[in-house]
Amino acid sequence: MPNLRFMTLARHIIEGERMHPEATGELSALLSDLSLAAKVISLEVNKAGLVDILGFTGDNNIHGEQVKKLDMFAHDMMFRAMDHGGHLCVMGSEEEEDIIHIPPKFKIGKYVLLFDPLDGSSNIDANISIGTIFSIYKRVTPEDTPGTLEDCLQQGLKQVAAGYVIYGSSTIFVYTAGHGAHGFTLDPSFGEFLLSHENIKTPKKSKLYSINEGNYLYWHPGLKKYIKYLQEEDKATERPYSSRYIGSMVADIHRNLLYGGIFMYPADSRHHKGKLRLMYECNPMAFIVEAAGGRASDGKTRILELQPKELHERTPIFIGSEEDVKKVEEFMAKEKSEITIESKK
Ligand code: AFP
Repeated sequence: MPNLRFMTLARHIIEGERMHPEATGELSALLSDLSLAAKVISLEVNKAGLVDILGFTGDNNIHGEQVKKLDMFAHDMMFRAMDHGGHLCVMGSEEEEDIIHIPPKFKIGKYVLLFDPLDGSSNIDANISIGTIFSIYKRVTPEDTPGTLEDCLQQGLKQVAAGYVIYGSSTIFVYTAGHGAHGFTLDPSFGEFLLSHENIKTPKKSKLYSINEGNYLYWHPGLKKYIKYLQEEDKATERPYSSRYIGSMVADIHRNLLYGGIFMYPADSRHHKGKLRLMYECNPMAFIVEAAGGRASDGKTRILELQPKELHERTPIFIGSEEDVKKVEEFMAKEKSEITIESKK
């Protein structure tokens, strides 16, 4: 085993590829291009407090949310880093309503890339960690033709690789190509991602939960009972749990992945499909968390088995330490009643 300090992301990707003699090197090239985009976005995020880049553009994205300049910068950077390599046939971005075609002047490849260029961007002004999330699939339509929506709407279990980049106290690139989840910290002095978290194993059970408790009134009764259960005292099961919620999915899931924890963004009586997007947030995160030994479901069904119908569809999600996710599923299964709004006293 080489000295970990000198295991760069590029080398790790190439060594991973050697485990697959049939590999053409295209996936490795894609991951390398993604790491370049991550470095440029990281630089810009770090400069955000210094240059006049903060603030709203005044435009809304397709979800009706106000878009900040950095979201658009990250979206453009991802597109420009990935459009010309000849490995992709189509892309999809959380910031763009339709699928994104590869410009006709470039070669068309066999992979599909879906990404959320800057998740948690409402936190930028407060210097809170934010992230880029990506997901890679093999195309299902015939080669050498432009990719289609059908290539994008695949079940999460068909992902060949997924990852996220967290821009925090340091920039960390976490990815899985199906064999474990690995994290690389950007060394700003020479601009390389170096292996810092080899083969991450998330604890099977945790003492930590992450959910927006401001939505309590609107939750499923089983979820209400589960959260109360976590708050009760019981030494044998290490309760009460601690609550940690940043409101930036990449940051919340990264912390829970390392220390153990359950992150939840449920459906509620106001939002029947929750808030988070299946293709851009939930599938890639589920793929990584499962690669680290965790679990992810919508409360009943494994996230990776959900059949997507729309590019921007949302899903409830319960993700993290396996035993904790199973426990919330049990609580919700016990309560047959549908989500109802509690009457005001
Ligand atoms: P923004 O990108 O608008 O900041 O949303 C972030 C996010 O999609 C995800 O990263 C958070 O976990 C979640 O929304 C927070 O949502 P609430 O503010 O409703 O808790």
